[in-house]
Amino acid sequence: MPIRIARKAIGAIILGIDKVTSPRAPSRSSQQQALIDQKTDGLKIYEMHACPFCVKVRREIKRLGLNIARTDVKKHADDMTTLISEGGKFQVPCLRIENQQQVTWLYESDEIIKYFRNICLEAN
Ligand SMILES: N[C@@H](CCC(=O)N[C@@H](CS)C(=O)NCC(=O)O)C(=O)O
Repeated sequence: MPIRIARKAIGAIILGIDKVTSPRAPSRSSQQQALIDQKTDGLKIYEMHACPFCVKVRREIKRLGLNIARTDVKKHADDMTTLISEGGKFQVPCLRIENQQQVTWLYESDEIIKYFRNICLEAN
């Protein structure tokens, strides 16, 4: 299947570029990091390793120095099922946000990145 092979090749190239240009985490006080960790505690990214939109989100997570739980839905069929049944569709990346027992699912890499940036702004 040529499309499958092309996708795999593009994925490998993106992962390679990501590896050599990986962003650096910011340096912050342990107190500030603890505050941010508290704010990101109920978050989990549903992703696939070689998905370019997931790479974009992972890079931002690293650039912002966030500790976010992640699951690769290709490797974890149960998480794939949860994503589809609770989130509403199969699309990655998707951010599961659990806040005081309320769960919401945020699709779209740009929206997820905005959400992360706001957390950091609020913690400053
Ligand atoms: N606009 C979305 C695009 C996300 C997207 O297309 N993800 C692909 C994987 S790279 C996907 O989940 N496709 C669903 C499918 O293959 O059915 C974003 O920026 O997050």
